[in-house]
Amino acid sequence: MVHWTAEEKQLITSIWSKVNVEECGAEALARLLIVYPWTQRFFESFGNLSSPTAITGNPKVRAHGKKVLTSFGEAVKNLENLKTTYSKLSELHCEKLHVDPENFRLLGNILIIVLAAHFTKDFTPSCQATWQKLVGVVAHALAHKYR
Ligand code: HNI
Repeated sequence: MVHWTAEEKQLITSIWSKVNVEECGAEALARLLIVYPWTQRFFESFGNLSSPTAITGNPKVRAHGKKVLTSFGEAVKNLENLKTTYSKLSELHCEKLHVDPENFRLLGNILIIVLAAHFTKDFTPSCQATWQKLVGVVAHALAHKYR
């Protein structure tokens, strides 16, 4: 089981309490689709993804980014219990959506870049290391039900 120190928990909640899930979620998903264009294939139903401008302004991308980051917030609330928290979502991404779990890692790394840009002063090396651990554990939990 993953252990979280009191300091790590504090570094996670102190950043998370300031995160605007709508803004940061939209930004993270848009950046994923721009920087790793092959991830666009999961979102063909979202309409125009033909350029960075189209992706950033696409309302479906924005709404879905918010949904994903809101769901990421469940991890922050359930640090001790991530596998159970994401068990249904893991099944969904595997069985229905067929999302390669490598993409969870890509999105996690992009999320760190977005947070570091928004919270430059607070994003100390130990904060960055803690968030790196968190996005890794979330990716692992989301991949847990893959067969
Ligand atoms: Ni993901 C749907 C959470 C990463 C592709 N995803 C969801 C939903 C949640 C969610 C919540 C909505 C489920 C429902 O409708 O019941 N996704 C998360 C989380 C992460 C994540 C917490 C990582 C932190 N998803 C990814 C990644 C991809 C991805 C990296 C692909 C690159 N997700 C999808 C797709 C859907 C989806 C595709 C369905 C979208 C739709 O509405 O058609």
